Amino acid sequence: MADPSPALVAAGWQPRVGALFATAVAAHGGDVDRFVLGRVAQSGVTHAVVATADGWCTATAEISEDAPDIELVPTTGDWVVLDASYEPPLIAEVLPRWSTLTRGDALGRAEQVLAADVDVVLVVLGLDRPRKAGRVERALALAWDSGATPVLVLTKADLVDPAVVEAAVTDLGAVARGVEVITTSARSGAGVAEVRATLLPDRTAVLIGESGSGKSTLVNALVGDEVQSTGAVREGDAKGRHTTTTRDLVPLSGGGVLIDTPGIRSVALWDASDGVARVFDDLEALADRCRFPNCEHRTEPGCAVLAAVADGSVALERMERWLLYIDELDEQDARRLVRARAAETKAAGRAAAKAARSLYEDRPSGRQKGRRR
Ligand SMILES: Nc1nc2c(ncn2[C@@H]2O[C@H](COP(=O)(O)OP(=O)(O)OP(=O)(O)O)[C@@H](O)[C@H]2O)c(=O)[nH]1
Ligand SMILES: [Mg+2]
Ligand SMILES: [Zn+2]
Repeated sequence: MADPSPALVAAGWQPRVGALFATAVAAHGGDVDRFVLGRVAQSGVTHAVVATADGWCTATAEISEDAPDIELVPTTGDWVVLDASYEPPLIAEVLPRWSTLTRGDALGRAEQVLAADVDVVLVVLGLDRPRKAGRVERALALAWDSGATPVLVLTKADLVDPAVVEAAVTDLGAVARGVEVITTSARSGAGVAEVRATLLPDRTAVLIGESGSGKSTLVNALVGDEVQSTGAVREGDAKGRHTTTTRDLVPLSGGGVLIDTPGIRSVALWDASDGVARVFDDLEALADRCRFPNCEHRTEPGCAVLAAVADGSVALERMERWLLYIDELDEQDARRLVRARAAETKAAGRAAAKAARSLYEDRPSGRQKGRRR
């Protein structure tokens, strides 16, 4: 691909995007006038706002009525191929993702994509709220599992005592092993340059965290302008009011892109065993030394994990949370398997019914979709 346009560079273009796009256009017959590269800046159910070389436009997203394949549903951050022969342009293809940040829905029963093609996940935590190690672990597990690198951002340092900041950094440092922790204050500007440095030269970061944690305020501090609305938290419990409602791509002048997201209430893990293993890499390493290879670290003799808890080198609660996440993911796997089997049985039933019908009916099979090509 020729040099990318400044507008695409501003949207976070990277060399690998050029390569993916070239491959996709070739697969579509190589019509370079018809197929245009873009990045989803805001995603809706049937349409998306897409950043292109010629500016931002609204494009149609055609989503299969039968089984919306999560890989194919354009989400904020996705690089896409637009078919410009349609008016408005149609998203013909979502380019293969290098990272997908997903979580389980509130019930932990379905996958929800939060952002795609991000390099950094800024896990934002307000220092004005009680610290919950479990929340941080879950967010970090999702982040690692996405393929991006997490950074923990503790906001609102100006609202609490320096001693509280220090305690938070120590406590959460033990939870966020191997993760950069940055303390910020939008009021004083402290830490903003450090966050900025994680985005250069052309990386995309998504901000995730509870409502009111200060995601949009941090976006504004990084942009140096009020591009995102922010909302005061409730007095008393400092809970947010869900000010941000869409996932928005925000380019930064000088390189780097942010994706601001609505506050999330629950952080359900989804197929994130690699992420959990990464967050608990110390416990995973201990588990390799247990006497029994299938040790579940509950009552077994010769358990290296329980030994580490007994000698105080691993906190009991941390180990308990680790086992809880493993159970949660195992249960999810079991449910998925049951559903997959049920879907197979149903599909086999449909195929059999169709075959039976076609013995009597003389008509072409396959539905025509009302669309060109
Ligand atoms: N004092 C102080 N207040 C902050 C800081 N960061 C954010 N706030 C305030 O916290 C409140 C919530 O901030 P938002 O940026 O709207 O929070 P959010 O995470 O985007 O919330 P949602 O969009 O609801 O998910 C606002 O009143 C901000 O002014 C900070 O560093 N210091
Ligand atoms: Mg917000
Ligand atoms: Zn063990």
